[in-house]
Amino acid sequence: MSGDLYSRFAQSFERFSDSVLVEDGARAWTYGEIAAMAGRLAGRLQALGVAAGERVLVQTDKSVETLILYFATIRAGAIYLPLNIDYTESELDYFATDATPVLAVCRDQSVDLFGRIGGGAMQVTTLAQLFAELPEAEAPPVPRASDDVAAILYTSGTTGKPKGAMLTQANLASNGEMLIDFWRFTSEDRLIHALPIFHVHGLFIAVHCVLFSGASMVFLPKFESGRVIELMADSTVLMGVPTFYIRLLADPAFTRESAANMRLFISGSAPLSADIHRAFEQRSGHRVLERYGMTETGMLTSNPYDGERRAGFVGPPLPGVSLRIAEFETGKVLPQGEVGIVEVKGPNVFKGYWQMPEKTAAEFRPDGYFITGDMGFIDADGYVQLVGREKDLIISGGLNVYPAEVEALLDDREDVGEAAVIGVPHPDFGEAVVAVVQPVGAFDADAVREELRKDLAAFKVPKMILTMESLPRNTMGKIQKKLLREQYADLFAG
Ligand code: MLC
Ligand code: AMP
Repeated sequence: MSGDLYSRFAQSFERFSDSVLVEDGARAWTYGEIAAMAGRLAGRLQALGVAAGERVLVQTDKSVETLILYFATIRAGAIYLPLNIDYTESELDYFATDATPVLAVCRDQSVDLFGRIGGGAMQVTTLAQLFAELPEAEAPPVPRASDDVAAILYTSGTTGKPKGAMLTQANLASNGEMLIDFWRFTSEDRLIHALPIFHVHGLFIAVHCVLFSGASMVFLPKFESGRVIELMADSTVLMGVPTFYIRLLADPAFTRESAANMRLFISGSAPLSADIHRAFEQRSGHRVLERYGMTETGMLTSNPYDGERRAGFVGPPLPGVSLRIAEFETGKVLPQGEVGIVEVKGPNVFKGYWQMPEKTAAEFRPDGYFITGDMGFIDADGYVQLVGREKDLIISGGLNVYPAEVEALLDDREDVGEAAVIGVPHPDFGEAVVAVVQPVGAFDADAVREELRKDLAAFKVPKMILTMESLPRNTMGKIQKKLLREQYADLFAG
């Protein structure tokens, strides 16, 4: 497989030079125009001291300029580090300090904040400033080895601080190349791009499928069902999290007719319930193609394009991916049909966590398999079904929330004795974050939620905080979250 990611980009930039790559509300940009802008911006980044292997931290709104910044960073041989625009100052400070970027590109309103964080060691700029001073000349691409890091994406963990997953040039190039074949992307495709571009799903999976195949995409600032349905008339693919499909079904304008021009609806990042899968088929005549992936690994399994797309299953392993089920504690490989931890190996699997060799080692088996933390089994036809997670993780609307992070903030409060944070079923987000606390003295749940927002991105803030005189515990004194999840399973029902 080709190693250098920018060489793969350049191949498409040349071959499809006059075709449209991306449209936003304002205009359409051709492959050639985007390539030229990326070349000039790479020169601007280099003038600011961005050298090969340096990190460029990016917290900007979704825009074509942000996309060009991604291409330019890769062209300069540097490491792209995108961050959710929802993150608060304390969250951002951790990333900036840990990743030691030479440059941070942020929104106009965050310039002062970025000046305060990360020990003040990085230069801070905005997209407007970068684009206002583009050199005329395009900087030549900086060649990289296939094993060099192209991007770092932070993921949290059950315990401890977020870890920066290092994705190499070859990880990203090989996964994209395989997916365009598997999902049959061609230059005739037009993708409705409604995902954020600071995660693997919207950035690498969506953008690379379009770019590598010569297709085009329409950039929406965010998912909005009415706009997405309108666009279906002259688009062919939608990629999204299950919440997209739930919201489409909730919109009466979504019909067989409105979806008639579409060839493919792909879902991932969180479980798509078999009920939604079936309801979607009934309404639109399309079977959603569900796939499974991770930040650390890109795409791992997918239901087939031509064969049976099975509701409730994530499909067989993708070409090049080795997947097995093992016993979590011992690593013993389990026979087909048994439930265990999903372990994977392949050219898509990341290089390790940024400056955390011990944490990296702990998540790989001695024979090189990465331990995903997801529980599942393989059925007789080779399809994988995920049945839960070994990691204490809540996935809300496709975004990950680790209870430990929210619990730590609650436990630190004087009005909280102890807190348990759980995920409960939610009709829109799949799972919603809920906190159950043992209060000390007067307790105002709304005020506590408001205060949590200062330290936590909005999607991590519990949708509800409930109080209980004492939390249920087992004989070892451990809080029984399973009981709490059962007790509050219907909290958001209806
Ligand atoms: C927004 N909110 C959320 C939320 N998104 N709360 C919980 N979970 C979420 N996912 C908050 C808002 O800040 C707001 O809070 C309130 O909930 C209502 O927001 P909304 O208007 O309903 O949300 P919306 O902006 O429409 O966003 C929902 C969404 C979005 C589902 C469209 O979250 C989204 O695009 N998710 C996709 C995430 C993604 O790309 N995941 C891929 C990760 S990569 P308040 O308090 O301000 O009112 C990966 C690997 C793989 O997982 O396999 O793909
Ligand atoms: P992230 O760390 O954001 O990349 O999230 C990765 C996790 O999302 C995986 O480990 C799974 O738990 C979950 N995930 C991704 N796709 C699916 C899917 N199709 N079904 C169930 N869970 C999924």
